[in-house]
Amino acid sequence: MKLKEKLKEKIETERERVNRLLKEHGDVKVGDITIAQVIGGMRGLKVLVTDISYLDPFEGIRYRGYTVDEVLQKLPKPKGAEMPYDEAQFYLLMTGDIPTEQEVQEIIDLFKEKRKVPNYVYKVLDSMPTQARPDVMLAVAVDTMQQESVFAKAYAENKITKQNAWEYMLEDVLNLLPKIPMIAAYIYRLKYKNNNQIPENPDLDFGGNFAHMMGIDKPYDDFSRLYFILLSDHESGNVSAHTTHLVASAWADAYYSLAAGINGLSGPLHGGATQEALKWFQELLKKLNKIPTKEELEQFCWDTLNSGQVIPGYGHAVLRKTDPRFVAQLEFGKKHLPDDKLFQLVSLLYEVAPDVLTKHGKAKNPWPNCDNITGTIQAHYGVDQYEFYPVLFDISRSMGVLSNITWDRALGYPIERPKSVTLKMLESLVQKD
Ligand code: AMX
Repeated sequence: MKLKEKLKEKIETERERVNRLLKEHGDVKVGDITIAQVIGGMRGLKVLVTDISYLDPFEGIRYRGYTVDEVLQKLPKPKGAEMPYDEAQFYLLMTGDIPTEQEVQEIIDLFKEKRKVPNYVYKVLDSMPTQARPDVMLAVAVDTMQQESVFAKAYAENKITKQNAWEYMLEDVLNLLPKIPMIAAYIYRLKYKNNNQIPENPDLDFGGNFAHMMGIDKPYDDFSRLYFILLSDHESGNVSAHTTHLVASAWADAYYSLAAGINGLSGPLHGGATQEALKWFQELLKKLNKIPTKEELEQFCWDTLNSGQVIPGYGHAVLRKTDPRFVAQLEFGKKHLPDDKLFQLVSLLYEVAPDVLTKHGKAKNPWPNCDNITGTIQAHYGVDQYEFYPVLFDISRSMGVLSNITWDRALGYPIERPKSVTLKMLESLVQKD
């Protein structure tokens, strides 16, 4: 496999870099820690390392050094499609290189070969309570497949060393990732389309086949490709990425680790934000029964803030400007759904909310993040079942977190174990001052 050969070469160089840093400069300080950071969710603490993506507060995300625009321009696309192959984005995240047509074709063929989901997974899903949330079902499906892990099997047979651990991890990742959109589409149709399933189309790629199995016409295939690229990675510190990395750091296999990451994504402040944003827009339309004027929209924002709630899809823990992932979706919306009322509201809010949030004075970032707009576009294509949104995010995020844990094993990163202190210890630091 060309991908594996390429990784092998790169891993050797990267191992040397890590070893040199550790051996020759291990004592160099990266930063100081304040009480505010210890109590405040470790915000801004530089304690994780990944080369797969980097989030600049003012520029937004770069995937392996490439901006959103660059990725959308440079990655190979299916014939006639507007958006690149998700398989190409996976190749980029994993190797750091923009793939050639030939390199991406290898991944497409491999993913097609690996995407068949074992029958027992469908049986488990079919037997889950009808109220089970779709992301719970996805996590259960992934955990159920843990018995397929070649990493876990090799570990049990004492075959794994620090040198070869990544090869088993890679094999699990390549077996697992192509199944995620298949399982997601199955869950969607099981829950919301009377279990009227659509078989896969062997001619279609990751995003294209997902749209096909969801039963949604073009250009939903391109929106799926776009969305899966955009949310594929956002550094290592966000909850879903960090959870996956943390669990994998104890040498759990890709199945356990990804299932944990899926659970980590579920919270309303993370994967649930898309749903909150769409709800907010729908309530606004219901209340006013028309597209509001700017003044009316401003008042609705203040009502939200004065009732102690957040404006969903605005603000970010790291970003300090408009999220380029929001902009990419806005551009898609302008082209494909300019007359959609909810989409018009999203655009109008972008003119109003930053000022309101700035005057409100709390949010460090008054600009929109990607979650403000996704629900609107999904709803336009009929995916208006809020609770399904974290699953869409999960499909995308799987690409990044699974690439990251492969590199974690390749570079020999150890089990993660930060130290806790007690409040009394923090107080005693202050008393000494
Ligand atoms: N509306 C109103 N108030 C906001 C706000 C918003 N959109 N964003 C932040 N604030 C408030 C916070 O609640 C906090 O108030 P407090 O001091 O009373 O607790 C204050 O501003 C400072 O927060 P912050 O440092 O700017 O943000 P954070 O790093 O603590 O949190 C985030 C970041 C995203 C959770 C927050 O901005 C938020 O809740 N936004 C709305 C939900 C959302 O869009 N989530 C999606 C994030 C992206 C993702 O993970 N998918």
